[in-house]
Amino acid sequence: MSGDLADKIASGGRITPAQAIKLFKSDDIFTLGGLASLAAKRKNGNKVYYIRNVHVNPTNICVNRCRFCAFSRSKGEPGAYELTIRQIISKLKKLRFFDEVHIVGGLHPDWAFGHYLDMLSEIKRNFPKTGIKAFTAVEVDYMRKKSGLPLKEVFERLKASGLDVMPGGGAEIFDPAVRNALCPEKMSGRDWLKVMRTAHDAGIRTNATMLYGHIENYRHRVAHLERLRRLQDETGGFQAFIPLPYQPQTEIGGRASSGIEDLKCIAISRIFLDNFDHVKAYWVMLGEKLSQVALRFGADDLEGTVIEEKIAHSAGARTRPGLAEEELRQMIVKAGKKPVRRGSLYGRLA
Ligand code: V47
Ligand code: SF4
Repeated sequence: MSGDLADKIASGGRITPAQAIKLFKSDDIFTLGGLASLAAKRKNGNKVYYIRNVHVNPTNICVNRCRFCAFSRSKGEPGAYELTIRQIISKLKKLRFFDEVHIVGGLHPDWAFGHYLDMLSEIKRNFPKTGIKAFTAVEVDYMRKKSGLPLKEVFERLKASGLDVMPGGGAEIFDPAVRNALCPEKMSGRDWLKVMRTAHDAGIRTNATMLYGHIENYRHRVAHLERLRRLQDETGGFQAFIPLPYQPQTEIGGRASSGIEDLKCIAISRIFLDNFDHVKAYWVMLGEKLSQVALRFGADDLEGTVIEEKIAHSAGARTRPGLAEEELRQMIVKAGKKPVRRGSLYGRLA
């Protein structure tokens, strides 16, 4: 890495897309990790966040059938399932000690907008102190289509029913050609960004993701990051960025990304997205050990206890379905960082 570029990053300067591509091409992983750590320290000091949360996937029935998704099924296909709201509530009642419910699922052909609203309000009624992080931009856009309501109103109703924050899924890769090869039925990248902009305007904070390690190249990754950085400059509504390493037991197959590639993705996104407060190392997809190392490469968040994960595990992720709070804390402490139990909006919980 050139001294000029390293100096620019070390002093907190904003790097260009061309410089980010250079970083991806560089094998100077230690310098990269050091610079990303500096960037993380500027944002969050020595703190690493985690949350006591539960992942709930209400249905795997999905009209999109993205080619990289081994979780989804068509209606009537073996393995297809849908949980009733009652089943979700009774599942949650069996699990104690969570501060957030994370809800993401397929686009069910028969569910009306009201069903999603009832799901939120029933969860809020039963667990009033629990944060609800629910529905990707893809699901929200599907609700807009089904309801015929303007997006703004869709968000107002979701919020009134208990939605606190939105997860960052469905972003995949914005580049139209790559996106079309991966998930031809899915909303465009441009529309994904539009939904997020409307969420931010409605006062709903969201995350953003990038699915990498399939057929994309460095240029596609950096263009994706650039569009996120631009929107964040305008709205400031993103909380965390989460690079998602592609899990390859799917229709399109291929290989899992290498550990070095995973660390580069964490570090370069930390450096490039200078207007995002948090970069998450999602241990479910990265693996527990590499996620811990990622805490020295710019990540400041480990997502959470999760408890039961289906999307990554359907596509071959070998991690456990969930981690105990104490395990997360130990991962953080042994990486030389300070664990902070957070709420859905990054407030510190005792
Ligand atoms: O949108 C699907 C991805 C996402 C595969 O915001 C795959 O806090 C890898 O977005 N390999 C859902 N990824 C998960 C997600 C998420 C997870 C944890 C925290 C947050 C957050 C968000 O999973 C989907 C899609 O991009 N996905 N299949 C696969 N084979
Ligand atoms: Fe459906 Fe989401 Fe899977 Fe695509 S990634 S098939 S939208 S559940």
